[in-house]
Amino acid sequence: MTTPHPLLTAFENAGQGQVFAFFERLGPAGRAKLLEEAGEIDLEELERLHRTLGTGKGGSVDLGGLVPAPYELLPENGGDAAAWARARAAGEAALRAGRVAAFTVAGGQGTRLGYAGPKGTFPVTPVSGHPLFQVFAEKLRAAGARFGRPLHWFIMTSHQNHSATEQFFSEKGFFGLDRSRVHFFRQGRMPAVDFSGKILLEAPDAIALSPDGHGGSLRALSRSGALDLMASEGIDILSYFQVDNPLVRCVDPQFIGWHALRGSQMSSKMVPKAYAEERVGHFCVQRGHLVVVEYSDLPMELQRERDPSGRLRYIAGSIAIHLFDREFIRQMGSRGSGLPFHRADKKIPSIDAAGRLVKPDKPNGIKFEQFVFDALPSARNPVVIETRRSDDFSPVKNAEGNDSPKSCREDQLRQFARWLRAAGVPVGTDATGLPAISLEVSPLFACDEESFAESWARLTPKPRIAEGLCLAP
Ligand code: UD2
Repeated sequence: MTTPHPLLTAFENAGQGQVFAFFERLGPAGRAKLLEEAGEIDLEELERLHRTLGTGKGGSVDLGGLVPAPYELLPENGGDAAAWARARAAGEAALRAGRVAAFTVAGGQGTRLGYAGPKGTFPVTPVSGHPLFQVFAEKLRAAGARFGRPLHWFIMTSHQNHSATEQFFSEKGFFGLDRSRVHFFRQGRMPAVDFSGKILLEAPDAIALSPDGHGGSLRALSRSGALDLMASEGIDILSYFQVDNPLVRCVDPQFIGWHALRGSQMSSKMVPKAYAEERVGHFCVQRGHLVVVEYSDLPMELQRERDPSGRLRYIAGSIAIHLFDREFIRQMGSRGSGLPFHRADKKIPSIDAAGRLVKPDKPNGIKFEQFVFDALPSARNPVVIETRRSDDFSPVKNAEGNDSPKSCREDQLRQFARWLRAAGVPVGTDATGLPAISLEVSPLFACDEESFAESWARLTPKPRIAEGLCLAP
């Protein structure tokens, strides 16, 4: 008799022997695959999660002592203009010193958008249809040239989209970036469990695994060697943004300056919520710590609550743009001291005891995910700054309506029209600032009003402002 593989014994001892119920019937490839997946699972962590989160109906969120978080107002809304100017100078100095790298979380699946490829490959610009990844790549190239220090760019993928993402960059020549500065790594996975805590299988040789949430990025940055690379390159600030938002200023000197001058370990941007029910997290303070409470966790009466002036009380919406101190990531990404997990009850296709695939019509199990903003309460001197939505945020999330390709296209058009008008070029727009023509400005031509005015002034002869105008170097 041969001794069973140690993983089989470990799973059996943890009450998870069902994972290997079909093992004897699998061929060598199936066995190897299952063992590899099982090897990713931290059984102790899973047991703890089931004990703390897995019992009862969904995790209840602690709202005790919650108050709205303070933030740095933009100068135009009453903020301290001199402090913003100091921040900008400090941020530019940090960029010139090569202290900053960019980081995109691109592990999500674009299910709501109904797009099959990696979301970063989605064509997003209004005239050329350039993909999201190209927009970020060009913003980073422009910043590298402007500050005389090419930036490193870390991109977190998932198991589902890793190869397709790498292949896309290869096919597109890395959009002109130095490929030795673009680093892809996969995020971790977590097994789904049924309501009694048993790991589910999606096939006899496959565990039901899913991405561990964008919060998994902190562990993945550590594990992948990204933090060591940053340390060896003298980079101590990581600029974090989501793959779905082409308006984001990938590296923003003012934001970086606020973060650096305050000695912050993690900083965030906020926008005043557009309407009470907007689906963004809310910056709050709880027992002296900065926290983000997700829209799904903040009771609707609090989301709708107004102060005496009629303004929403919980106004500070999180748009998922953060800065991280490198060693803070190391601390939060290490085993044991990391982020909490959230529980989501889901319909998880899985096989029954006879090996038949069952597609449930109501939730049959639990997925566990980490959220990156849960690092905020542990951060020293966190700063939240206000930003203009029109300069930083218009994500592509849904196929139609809010945060759709259409709304994002229109927000890009409004931005380009605004830059033209600020440079003294007449462009006809409607009352919302939407121009009547389609036009596009490459980030390599300009990345804000100021750089647009400079590039436009240099341009001879000036192009006609007409349908399909594309401004690129
Ligand atoms: C997120 C925030 C919300 C608000 C909004 C702004 C959460 C829970 N909510 O909502 O508060 O800030 O964004 O746009 O974060 N991702 C991964 N791996 C994962 C899961 C997600 O890389 O396992 C990436 C995904 O590719 C995307 C980003 O994280 O870039 C956001 O994910 P989402 O679309 O699930 O978040 P959403 O829109 O519910």
